[in-house]
Amino acid sequence: MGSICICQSKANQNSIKTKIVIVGLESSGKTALFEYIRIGNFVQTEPTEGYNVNFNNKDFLIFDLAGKTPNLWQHYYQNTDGIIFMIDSTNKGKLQEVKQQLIKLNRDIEFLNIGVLILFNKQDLEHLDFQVLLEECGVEKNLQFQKAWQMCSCKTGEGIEEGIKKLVFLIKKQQTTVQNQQQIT
Ligand SMILES: Nc1nc2c(ncn2[C@@H]2O[C@H](COP(=O)(O)OP(=O)(O)OP(=O)(O)O)[C@@H](O)[C@H]2O)c(=O)[nH]1
Ligand SMILES: [Mg+2]
Repeated sequence: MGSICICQSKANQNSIKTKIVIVGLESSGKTALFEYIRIGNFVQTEPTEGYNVNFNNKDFLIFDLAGKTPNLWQHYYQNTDGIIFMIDSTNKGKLQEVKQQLIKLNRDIEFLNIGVLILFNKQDLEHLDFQVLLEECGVEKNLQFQKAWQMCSCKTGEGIEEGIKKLVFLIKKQQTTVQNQQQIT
């Protein structure tokens, strides 16, 4: 199949690659997404130790971090253009933890210009209702960062390309805002 065609969605107009960091709780599907972007289909994954990085994508530098060490995520945010926050839509018991991590992310990137795509993954399985997910994770209330969200499945590929397009749109918007602010000052 080949890697997913996110090259058309190039966010940076200059030659520097767009840096994207994927975070989220353990087993939410971050590495499945990382691999889907890299090779264009679903592959079985193992829990991540440390991180995975893809240097080979033409336009994107993508880091996939380990869910078991959320205290380390913040160290990858400098010079990052976009963050993908992965949520397992089937795991009701973890949603309060998701909410706390989103609040922490909100603090961690307060002074950084980073767009965040929230992905509600595993839509191919029996999953929670979308409104319940939004409410339980506090997505609409607690978060000040620029965000978009998308339901997806790394198994079928549903929603992945749409999600990436939304993230690229957010990144472009952020960059335009920064450029405009720089022109004013
Ligand atoms: N059915 C289904 N299974 C998925 C999907 N995405 C991931 N999985 C499965 O969920 C499990 C965890 O996926 P990973 O991608 O390894 O999760 P992770 O977020 O990288 O986990 P850590 O590396 O431990 O933080 C694996 O068994 C995947 O095959 C999906 O969209 N649908
Ligand atoms: Mg992983």
